[in-house]
Amino acid sequence: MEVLEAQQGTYQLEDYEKMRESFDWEQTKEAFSWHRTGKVNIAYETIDRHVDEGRGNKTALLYSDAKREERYTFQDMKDKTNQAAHMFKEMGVEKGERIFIFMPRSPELYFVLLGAIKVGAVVGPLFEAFMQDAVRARLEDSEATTIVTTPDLVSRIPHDDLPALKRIIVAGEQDLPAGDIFISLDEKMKAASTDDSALEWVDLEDGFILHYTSGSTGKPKGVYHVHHAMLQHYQTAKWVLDLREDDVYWCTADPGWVTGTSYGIFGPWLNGATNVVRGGRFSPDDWYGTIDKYNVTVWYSAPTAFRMLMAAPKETLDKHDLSSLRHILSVGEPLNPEVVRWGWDVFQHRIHDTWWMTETGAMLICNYPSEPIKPGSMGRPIPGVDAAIIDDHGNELPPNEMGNLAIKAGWPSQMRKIWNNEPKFNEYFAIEGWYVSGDTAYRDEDGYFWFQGRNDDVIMTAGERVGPFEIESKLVEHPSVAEAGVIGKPDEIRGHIIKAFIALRSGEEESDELKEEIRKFIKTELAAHAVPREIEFKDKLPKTRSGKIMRRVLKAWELDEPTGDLSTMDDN
Ligand code: 6R9
Repeated sequence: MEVLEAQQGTYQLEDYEKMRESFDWEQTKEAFSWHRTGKVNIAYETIDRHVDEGRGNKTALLYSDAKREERYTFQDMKDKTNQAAHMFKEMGVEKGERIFIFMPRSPELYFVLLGAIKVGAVVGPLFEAFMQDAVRARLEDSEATTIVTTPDLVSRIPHDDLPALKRIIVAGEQDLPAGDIFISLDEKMKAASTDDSALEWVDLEDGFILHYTSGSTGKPKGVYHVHHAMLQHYQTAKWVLDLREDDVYWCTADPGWVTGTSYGIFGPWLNGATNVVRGGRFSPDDWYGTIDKYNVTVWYSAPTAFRMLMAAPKETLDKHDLSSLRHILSVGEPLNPEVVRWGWDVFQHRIHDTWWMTETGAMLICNYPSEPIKPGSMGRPIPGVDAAIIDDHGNELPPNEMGNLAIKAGWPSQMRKIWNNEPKFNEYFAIEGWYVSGDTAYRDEDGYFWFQGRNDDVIMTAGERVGPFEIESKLVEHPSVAEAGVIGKPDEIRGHIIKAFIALRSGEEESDELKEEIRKFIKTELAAHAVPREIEFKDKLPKTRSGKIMRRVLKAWELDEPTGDLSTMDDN
């Protein structure tokens, strides 16, 4: 068995075994000011507290894109987030209201997101690629009152038939669309005070974020997290990211996804680190350039990105000085041993895999800088958390047997509900005492977990989690499409790509133009990352007698594998 031993150094988690025996989440509470004052707000702990403790002049945010290059201290962040908080307050936003943030990465996104949390609102970050229907589904389900956006995206926000929606706040200096619902962010921010009086104290069990994520059936689910999650954001950023105050840290994930908030905002700033945010799109040159330019020390990214960097010409790598890096991590999909070997080769560092989910709020199974890595394994549970492989009845399975990856329920950052959908929430906890993740895995004799796959049909493509149902529903809205089934097809770079099987309406002709048109339809109506890279026309699709598309049969067709039990298939 291949093992990469720990590299020499001093780390925030020195002795994993010892910590697993002795650790209790009560200990983490002492790191927060509410432990002394009783006053709780995750945004306060993330930003203001550093100012109150004399770290106001430290750089909090290093932002850049093709046009902007800006630096903000914790004091600056405090002022800006206070202004955003005042803006929301003056509009009459109340505790618990849902405020959506639909913007590409920019400093304003961070001001507004944290400002909304300061007034006790629940923020709903939306990825910038979402189109009108995807935005509508999320606004509708959450009954959001407010959405903050940019001029480029504002036309994708529907405002008919959304009775709860009161305000569309638009960033940037330009004329607003006509209508009372539109408000200028710049104007309101400029006019707002920077004082502390808009900050609301909340309860540890009050919500602060609602991340919509995809399952295999039904609409996207609103995963609801509470302020208490900060314990685990803070502690895992210390143990796993190994963050210290002098680190320059770069998490490449967008805040539209959970990694971009838990570890793009809260984890690093709760620990007082400097956070790099790079706007714009991925390119190997740009990414290596970002590490070089800011002397990034800790880098958290995803397998797809590493694989794309692997495929880039060597000259791109050689152009940049990456010697500032001291710790590299990965999340979102299986990290191939080959990528870990490549990382060792080119960075002289191990890439540390981490496993968690939107629903879990923070990291649960990880590799640690002070511990050996087995390339291909996700690592071992963090101290304070128990994980196991269980069968469908909740029995723990012995080492090396594959089963459901489950976590002992009750860790600090565990989701507290699925918005408006208690039955869905309960499904995760159907086995007494356990959270069942939907992933299959096994555990080896040394306690390392090995990912095997998802046991539902959720597709992980380029690190993004896409539900086949949302795409299928959109596909059948296309006038030529009668039925559609969507699967993830294994792909060397992206992990999986989206493949759609489509049965056309009678009289429709199969053609490459039609495929292109259907792709465009998904791109403009749903989201670019939901577009099926491959489309295959079929006369009819395999369905159960109750009319459900049998995706596992489509998958078997695709992979040339046996189709398994077809007794529920409708053969008409
Ligand atoms: C944080 C995040 C969750 C799903 C999860 C699993 C897959 C995440 C992984 C991994 C293999 C890893 N996943 N980390 N698979 N190895 N280290 O990604 O959340 O978008 O909700 O996705 O991602 O299938 O169930 P989310």
